[in-house]
Amino acid sequence: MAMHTRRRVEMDTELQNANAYPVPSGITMEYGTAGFRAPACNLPHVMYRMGLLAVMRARYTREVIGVMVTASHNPEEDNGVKLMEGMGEMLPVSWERHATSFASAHLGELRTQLSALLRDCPGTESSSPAQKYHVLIGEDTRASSKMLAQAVSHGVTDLGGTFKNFGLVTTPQLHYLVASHNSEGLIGEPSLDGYYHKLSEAYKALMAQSKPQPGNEGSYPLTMDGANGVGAPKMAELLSYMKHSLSVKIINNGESGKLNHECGADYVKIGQRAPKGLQMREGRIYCSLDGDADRLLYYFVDKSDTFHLVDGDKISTLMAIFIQHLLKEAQLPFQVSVVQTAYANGSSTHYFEETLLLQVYCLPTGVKYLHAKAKECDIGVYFEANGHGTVLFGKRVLDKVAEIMQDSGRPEAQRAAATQLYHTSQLINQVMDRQRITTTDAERRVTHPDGLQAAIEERVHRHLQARAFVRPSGTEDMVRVYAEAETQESADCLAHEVALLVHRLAGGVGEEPRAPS
Ligand code: 16G
Ligand code: MG
Repeated sequence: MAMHTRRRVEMDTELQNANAYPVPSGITMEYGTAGFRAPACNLPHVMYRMGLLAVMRARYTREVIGVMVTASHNPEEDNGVKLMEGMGEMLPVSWERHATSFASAHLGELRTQLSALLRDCPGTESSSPAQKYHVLIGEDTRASSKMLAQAVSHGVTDLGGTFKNFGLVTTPQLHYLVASHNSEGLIGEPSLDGYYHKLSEAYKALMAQSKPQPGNEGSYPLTMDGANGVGAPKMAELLSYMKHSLSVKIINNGESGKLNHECGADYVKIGQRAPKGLQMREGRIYCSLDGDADRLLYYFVDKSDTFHLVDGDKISTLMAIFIQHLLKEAQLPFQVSVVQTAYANGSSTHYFEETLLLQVYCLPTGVKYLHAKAKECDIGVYFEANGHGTVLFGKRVLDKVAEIMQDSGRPEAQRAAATQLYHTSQLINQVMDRQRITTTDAERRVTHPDGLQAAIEERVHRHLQARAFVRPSGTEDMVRVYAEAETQESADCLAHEVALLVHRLAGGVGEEPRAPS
């Protein structure tokens, strides 16, 4: 039966901790390229409000949301916060305005804004929030991060959400944790152990297939500048999973130096020089992270002691050449595209277009813009010149790679190249193994991928007189979702939930449904 009810939504939660986080007078802030950044003393009220917003976003998307407390490459005295969701992506631009208006809202305004957002949440009939809205929190090594993370958690619990604070993690680790929680373990175990395990196994498998440079057999000596930030201890943890397959000497590990001070990716990039105190030697490779370890730059000196930086443009070039080579060996006709910003060196753009014959796109500064473009490509290589970036492999590509890997009738060299492509995709970005949906019982039950049917049933049980199933379309490249329930609203909500499950567990087949914002 379809029944339309007018929803009445009010904010009746206590916001118990709100009085502890008043908005200081004269301070307004904007959600910038990657969240808020400011002197740490000006941030407690913003953090509390981002805890509230994270629950609202979790409620809206029905996903686990991440909140990272960090000011990245900024000085130690600053701090900041960024929100992550879905498969680890940044908060969508359409919600940044909510973040900005929350950040400076006094209690009365805050209640009004929360009520307005609640009205937009699909399936929200009352203001009593359920416990299922879950937020993952991460912190960098700044002295202020602990207290600010606590302010986030107060916001989360004030709206009835639950949270897990992972304490010290790098920004990429929190991206992984959010994505693995939302994919219900499909891309890897949702824990730091799962993260290290996944990366180290992919690395070992990839290296087992590579031919070592003469004189470098078995070890690739690398010196890593941890910017005196969270990347240093986390690299040490990763190394314990690598056994003898990777050797890294870690400097600026935070034991004595100051965060991002005379070290780190920004210092190296801007000054085109080594971190202070590092004596570089010819024949060795060096790299620097930034304060939250989402930037990476390499550098070396030649015979005449001249410094050479391998910045984002050059990393893109190496990745594109490597992947193009593997595609050729694997006889795969896919297109590699490169996504850059205006900061990219013009000669790198020229080289991609004229020599490698690749499609190049130029996007505004900020990972969220580059990532979105790269997602549209077969294989999208994106790095900002400053070292932020990754490579995204599309579903079509990964499906074909898997098919070749498993086909014993194919030549060994072709299968080996496909296998290398697979491990590269796992190592550089923890994208899921995208799998096709198969069904049984007159298409009413999913048999593949594992876990999808159980997850659908779990959602169905949350609604009255409900039923739902999914099946791959026989005519179009999409999965169709069917849902029925006692009320129209409940049916819409169930359809939305199931579509999100398909997106998460079967790898983004068809359009990701979003409620209007
Ligand atoms: C942030 C962005 C980075 C961008 C930089 C520009 C993310 C994760 N980080 O660090 O991509 O290059 O801002 O800073 O998107 P600017 O606006 O101060 O030049
Ligand atoms: Mg950073």
